[in-house]
Amino acid sequence: MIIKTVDLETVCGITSKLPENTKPEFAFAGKSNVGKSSLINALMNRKSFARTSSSPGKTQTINFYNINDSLYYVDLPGYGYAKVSVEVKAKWGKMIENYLHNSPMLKCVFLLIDIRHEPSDNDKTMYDWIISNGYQPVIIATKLDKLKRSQVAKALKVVRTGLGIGADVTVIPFSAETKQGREEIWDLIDESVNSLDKE
Ligand SMILES: Nc1nc2c(ncn2[C@@H]2O[C@H](COP(=O)(O)OP(=O)(O)O)[C@@H](O)[C@H]2O)c(=O)[nH]1
Ligand SMILES: [Mg+2]
Repeated sequence: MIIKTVDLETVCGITSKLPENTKPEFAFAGKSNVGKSSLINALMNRKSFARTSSSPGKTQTINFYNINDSLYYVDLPGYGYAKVSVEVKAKWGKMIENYLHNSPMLKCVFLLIDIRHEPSDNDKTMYDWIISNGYQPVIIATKLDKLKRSQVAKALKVVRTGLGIGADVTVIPFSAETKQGREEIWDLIDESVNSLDKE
Protein backbone atom coordinates (compact mmCIF):
# COMPACT_ATOMS: atom_id res chain seq x y z
CA MET A 1 0.00 0.00 0.00
CA ILE A 2 1.32 3.43 -0.87
CA ILE A 3 0.48 5.94 1.85
CA LYS A 4 0.03 9.43 0.42
CA THR A 5 -1.98 11.21 3.08
CA VAL A 6 -3.05 10.47 6.64
CA ASP A 7 -5.41 12.53 8.73
CA LEU A 8 -6.92 11.98 12.17
CA GLU A 9 -10.31 13.02 10.88
CA THR A 10 -12.70 12.11 13.71
CA VAL A 11 -12.27 11.44 17.41
CA CYS A 12 -15.38 10.00 19.07
CA GLY A 13 -15.98 10.03 22.81
CA ILE A 14 -18.68 8.14 24.62
CA THR A 15 -21.38 10.69 23.81
CA SER A 16 -20.31 11.58 20.25
CA LYS A 17 -22.22 10.41 17.25
CA LEU A 18 -20.33 8.04 14.96
CA PRO A 19 -19.26 9.63 11.66
CA GLU A 20 -21.20 8.63 8.55
CA ASN A 21 -18.16 7.72 6.50
CA THR A 22 -18.55 6.70 2.89
CA LYS A 23 -15.20 4.90 2.57
CA PRO A 24 -14.41 1.42 3.95
CA GLU A 25 -13.31 1.15 7.57
CA PHE A 26 -10.79 -1.26 9.08
CA ALA A 27 -10.90 -1.45 12.87
CA PHE A 28 -8.23 -2.43 15.36
CA ALA A 29 -9.21 -3.81 18.77
CA GLY A 30 -7.20 -5.10 21.67
CA LYS A 31 -6.31 -4.56 25.29
CA SER A 32 -4.51 -1.38 26.22
CA ASN A 33 -0.76 -1.53 25.64
CA VAL A 34 -1.03 -4.42 23.17
CA GLY A 35 0.46 -2.22 20.42
CA LYS A 36 -2.57 -0.83 18.54
CA SER A 37 -1.20 2.67 18.06
CA SER A 38 2.21 1.29 17.10
CA LEU A 39 0.61 -0.97 14.50
CA ILE A 40 -1.50 1.88 13.11
CA ASN A 41 1.61 4.07 12.85
CA ALA A 42 3.40 1.29 10.97
CA LEU A 43 0.41 0.90 8.63
CA MET A 44 0.48 4.68 8.03
CA ASN A 45 4.24 4.74 7.46
CA ARG A 46 4.51 7.28 10.25
CA LYS A 47 6.70 7.19 13.31
CA SER A 48 4.36 8.68 15.87
CA PHE A 49 1.24 10.06 14.24
CA ALA A 50 -1.02 7.86 16.36
CA ARG A 51 -0.06 8.48 19.94
CA THR A 52 1.68 5.57 21.60
CA SER A 53 1.71 5.54 25.33
CA SER A 54 3.69 4.02 28.13
CA SER A 55 0.77 4.74 30.46
CA PRO A 56 -1.93 2.34 29.29
CA GLY A 57 -5.63 2.97 29.49
CA LYS A 58 -5.47 6.54 28.21
CA THR A 59 -7.30 6.18 24.92
CA GLN A 60 -11.01 6.39 25.70
CA THR A 61 -12.00 7.46 22.24
CA ILE A 62 -12.58 5.90 18.86
CA ASN A 63 -10.11 7.49 16.44
CA PHE A 64 -10.75 7.51 12.69
CA TYR A 65 -7.65 7.93 10.52
CA ASN A 66 -8.42 8.88 6.93
CA ILE A 67 -5.88 7.15 4.66
CA ASN A 68 -5.39 8.54 1.13
CA ASP A 69 -9.02 9.70 1.15
CA SER A 70 -9.87 6.11 0.27
CA LEU A 71 -10.22 4.20 3.55
CA TYR A 72 -10.14 4.53 7.34
CA TYR A 73 -8.14 2.89 10.07
CA VAL A 74 -10.23 2.88 13.25
CA ASP A 75 -8.43 2.75 16.60
CA LEU A 76 -10.88 1.32 19.15
CA PRO A 77 -10.49 2.03 22.89
CA GLY A 78 -8.16 -0.40 24.63
CA TYR A 79 -9.81 -2.62 27.21
CA GLY A 80 -8.65 -4.53 30.22
CA TYR A 81 -6.74 -1.82 32.00
CA ALA A 82 -6.98 -2.77 35.68
CA LYS A 83 -6.77 0.72 37.21
CA VAL A 84 -10.02 2.16 35.89
CA SER A 85 -13.42 1.99 37.55
CA VAL A 86 -16.09 -0.55 36.71
CA GLU A 87 -18.23 2.25 35.22
CA VAL A 88 -15.48 3.39 32.89
CA LYS A 89 -14.88 -0.21 31.80
CA ALA A 90 -18.58 -0.63 31.07
CA LYS A 91 -18.55 2.56 28.98
CA TRP A 92 -15.68 1.31 26.87
CA GLY A 93 -17.55 -1.92 26.27
CA LYS A 94 -20.64 0.02 25.20
CA MET A 95 -18.62 2.21 22.83
CA ILE A 96 -17.00 -0.76 21.16
CA GLU A 97 -20.24 -2.72 20.88
CA ASN A 98 -22.07 0.32 19.53
CA TYR A 99 -19.38 0.84 16.92
CA LEU A 100 -19.39 -2.83 15.83
CA HIS A 101 -23.16 -2.81 15.65
CA ASN A 102 -23.69 0.47 13.79
CA SER A 103 -20.95 0.78 11.19
CA PRO A 104 -22.14 -0.06 7.69
CA MET A 105 -18.72 0.77 6.19
CA LEU A 106 -16.81 -1.50 8.58
CA LYS A 107 -15.21 -4.18 6.42
CA CYS A 108 -12.82 -5.98 8.74
CA VAL A 109 -11.90 -6.11 12.42
CA PHE A 110 -8.36 -6.90 13.46
CA LEU A 111 -7.98 -8.22 16.99
CA LEU A 112 -4.53 -7.68 18.48
CA ILE A 113 -3.13 -10.18 20.97
CA ASP A 114 0.32 -9.94 22.57
CA ILE A 115 2.18 -12.93 21.17
CA ARG A 116 3.81 -13.59 24.56
CA HIS A 117 0.59 -13.99 26.53
CA GLU A 118 -2.32 -16.35 26.66
CA PRO A 119 -5.50 -14.52 25.56
CA SER A 120 -7.41 -13.06 28.55
CA ASP A 121 -11.13 -13.28 29.26
CA ASN A 122 -11.45 -9.76 27.82
CA ASP A 123 -9.76 -10.91 24.62
CA LYS A 124 -12.20 -13.80 24.35
CA THR A 125 -15.16 -11.50 24.97
CA MET A 126 -13.89 -9.13 22.27
CA TYR A 127 -13.45 -12.06 19.88
CA ASP A 128 -17.04 -13.18 20.56
CA TRP A 129 -18.43 -9.64 20.08
CA ILE A 130 -16.73 -9.39 16.72
CA ILE A 131 -18.17 -12.74 15.63
CA SER A 132 -21.65 -12.00 16.96
CA ASN A 133 -21.72 -8.77 14.95
CA GLY A 134 -21.10 -10.78 11.81
CA TYR A 135 -17.39 -10.22 11.30
CA GLN A 136 -14.63 -12.80 11.06
CA PRO A 137 -11.78 -11.33 13.13
CA VAL A 138 -8.25 -11.39 11.76
CA ILE A 139 -5.85 -11.94 14.64
CA ILE A 140 -2.62 -9.97 14.82
CA ALA A 141 -0.08 -11.40 17.25
CA THR A 142 1.91 -8.31 18.31
CA LYS A 143 5.43 -7.73 19.64
CA LEU A 144 6.88 -10.59 17.61
CA ASP A 145 10.39 -9.18 18.11
CA LYS A 146 10.14 -9.93 21.83
CA LEU A 147 10.34 -13.68 21.18
CA LYS A 148 13.19 -15.82 19.96
CA ARG A 149 12.44 -17.36 16.61
CA SER A 150 12.34 -20.81 18.23
CA GLN A 151 9.51 -19.71 20.54
CA VAL A 152 7.16 -18.34 17.88
CA ALA A 153 5.32 -21.48 16.72
CA LYS A 154 4.47 -22.51 20.28
CA ALA A 155 3.34 -18.98 21.19
CA LEU A 156 1.05 -18.83 18.14
CA LYS A 157 -0.46 -22.14 19.19
CA VAL A 158 -1.21 -20.72 22.67
CA VAL A 159 -2.97 -17.75 21.03
CA ARG A 160 -5.04 -20.03 18.79
CA THR A 161 -5.94 -22.45 21.56
CA GLY A 162 -6.74 -19.62 24.00
CA LEU A 163 -9.23 -18.06 21.59
CA GLY A 164 -10.51 -21.46 20.51
CA ILE A 165 -9.98 -20.78 16.82
CA GLY A 166 -9.46 -23.25 14.01
CA ALA A 167 -7.01 -23.36 11.14
CA ASP A 168 -9.36 -21.31 8.94
CA VAL A 169 -8.76 -18.14 11.00
CA THR A 170 -5.85 -15.95 9.91
CA VAL A 171 -3.24 -15.14 12.56
CA ILE A 172 -0.57 -12.66 11.45
CA PRO A 173 2.55 -12.31 13.59
CA PHE A 174 3.62 -8.65 13.63
CA SER A 175 6.39 -6.46 15.00
CA ALA A 176 6.27 -2.67 15.07
CA GLU A 177 10.05 -2.76 15.56
CA THR A 178 10.94 -4.77 12.45
CA LYS A 179 7.64 -4.19 10.55
CA GLN A 180 7.42 -7.93 9.96
CA GLY A 181 3.82 -8.78 9.02
CA ARG A 182 3.00 -5.32 7.69
CA GLU A 183 2.82 -6.31 4.01
CA GLU A 184 0.43 -9.15 4.84
CA ILE A 185 -1.92 -6.77 6.67
CA TRP A 186 -1.74 -4.20 3.86
CA ASP A 187 -2.50 -6.98 1.35
CA LEU A 188 -5.63 -7.99 3.26
CA ILE A 189 -6.81 -4.38 3.38
CA ASP A 190 -6.01 -3.82 -0.32
CA GLU A 191 -7.86 -6.99 -1.32
CA SER A 192 -10.91 -5.92 0.65
CA VAL A 193 -10.92 -2.40 -0.83
CA ASN A 194 -10.40 -3.74 -4.37
CA SER A 195 -13.22 -6.24 -4.07
CA LEU A 196 -15.51 -3.38 -3.02
CA ASP A 197 -14.48 -1.30 -6.03
CA LYS A 198 -15.61 -4.14 -8.31
CA GLU A 199 -19.06 -4.36 -6.77
N1 LIG B 1 9.24 -4.42 21.23
C1 LIG B 1 8.04 -3.99 20.79
N2 LIG B 1 7.36 -3.07 21.51
C2 LIG B 1 6.15 -2.67 21.05
C3 LIG B 1 5.60 -3.19 19.84
N3 LIG B 1 4.39 -2.62 19.66
C4 LIG B 1 4.20 -1.76 20.68
N4 LIG B 1 5.26 -1.78 21.54
C5 LIG B 1 5.41 -0.98 22.76
O1 LIG B 1 4.33 -1.26 23.67
C6 LIG B 1 3.87 -0.08 24.31
C7 LIG B 1 2.39 0.15 24.01
O2 LIG B 1 2.23 0.37 22.63
P1 LIG B 1 0.99 1.18 22.03
O3 LIG B 1 1.12 1.11 20.55
O4 LIG B 1 0.88 2.54 22.66
O5 LIG B 1 -0.22 0.26 22.54
P2 LIG B 1 -1.80 0.55 22.54
O6 LIG B 1 -2.13 0.95 23.96
O7 LIG B 1 -2.41 -0.76 22.20
O8 LIG B 1 -2.09 1.61 21.53
C8 LIG B 1 4.77 1.06 23.83
O9 LIG B 1 5.80 1.25 24.74
C9 LIG B 1 5.31 0.51 22.49
O10 LIG B 1 6.55 1.06 22.15
C10 LIG B 1 6.36 -4.18 19.11
O11 LIG B 1 5.97 -4.70 18.06
N5 LIG B 1 7.58 -4.53 19.64
MG1 LIG C 1 -3.13 3.41 21.65
